[in-house]
Amino acid sequence: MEELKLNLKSLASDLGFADCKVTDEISLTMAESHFRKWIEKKYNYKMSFLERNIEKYCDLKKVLPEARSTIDSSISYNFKQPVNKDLKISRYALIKDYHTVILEKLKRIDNSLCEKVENYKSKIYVDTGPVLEKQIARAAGIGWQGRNSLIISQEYGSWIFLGVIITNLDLPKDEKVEDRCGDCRLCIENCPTQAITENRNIDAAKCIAYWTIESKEDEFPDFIRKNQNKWAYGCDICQEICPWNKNAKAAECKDFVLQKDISSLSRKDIEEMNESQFKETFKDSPIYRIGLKRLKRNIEGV
Ligand code: B12
Ligand code: SF4
Ligand code: SF4
Repeated sequence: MEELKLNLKSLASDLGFADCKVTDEISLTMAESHFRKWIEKKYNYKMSFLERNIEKYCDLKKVLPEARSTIDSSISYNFKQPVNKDLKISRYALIKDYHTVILEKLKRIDNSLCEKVENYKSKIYVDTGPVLEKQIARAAGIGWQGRNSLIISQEYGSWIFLGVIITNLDLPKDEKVEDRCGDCRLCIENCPTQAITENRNIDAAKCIAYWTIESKEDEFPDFIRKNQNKWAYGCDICQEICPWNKNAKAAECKDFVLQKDISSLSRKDIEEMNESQFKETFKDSPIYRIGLKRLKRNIEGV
């Protein structure tokens, strides 16, 4: 199993992953009580998909009954991007939709394991199902969970996406890493809408990223509009302020590069955009998922 793990780590590195680690924490029982409290407090706001499968979220055996270990991979999206003063788009959306890019890479790893191991069983997730990806990453030692609620790697900061393969393999596990937030509270102090709670959680109803990415409502509450700080899609404030992101290693994976540069789009460009231009501009970006109507809603009066 040690050799199999070395092989898969080396394949992950060849595929451009920053890190690939293993945990055998299949039942996330510690996280379950915190997750339930988060739902009870309605911090998920209208993201009802998070309420429907609490048992699955906290016990990977409900997702894959044969589960013995989880292979957790992270990939950096710390690309140098020009700063747009007119409207802001979060970094993760200026590149190709990570779901597609990472899923393809994880399938390559999964196929290679399937070829090597008899009766291999697995499930792959990249933000695509009932899995607490940050908790698995924390257990595997990809990073610690910062006060801004995100997983931070000492090397790559929080500019990383996560993806998991749950398997029936008994792979040797990696060590967790220690919390390195120390006394810092910069993310909490700089969140313009006080969306970060004391328990390293986010109150989605107060989060600009929630409103601009997830919300299907036509109107935003006044306190979001007033504090939106020109964010047209997503929000990176609690990451930009984080000291661990200042010297984070740059991303190298070329598969994220979009054919079209969307970082310089102006307010006018979006206001005047029609459906076919929207499709052409955003077809490979995560922004495509929200559609033109919601993108225009996001920038109303901002
Ligand atoms: C729902 C969701 C959102 C929501 C809610 C965010 C949130 N923090 O929960 C919204 C829409 C606001 C959002 C925004 C963003 N998201 Co999002 N999102 C998710 C999603 C689908 C689920 C997250 C979740 O489970 N939340 C529920 C909370 C309760 O879970 P939790 O944070 O793990 O909380 C646990 C801890 O607090 C823990 N806990 C607390 N105290 C203690 C004590 C002990 C002892 C223990 C053991 C545990 C514990 O228990 C809780 C329950 O498990 C994940 C993908 C996935 N399936 O995991 C992506 C994900 C978290 N998002 C991601 C990204 C990139 C973003 C944005 C940066 C995008 C942007 N630029 O706008 C922002 C960041 C906002 C922020 N600061 O979090 C990445 C984060 C990568 C990383 N480095 O961590 C993920 C992992 C997607 C991916 N595959 O890469 N997101
Ligand atoms: S993404 Fe923006 S609004 Fe949400 S918690 Fe971070 S700083 Fe606050
Ligand atoms: S800004 Fe400070 S408290 Fe927040 S996640 Fe980064 S190191 Fe932790």
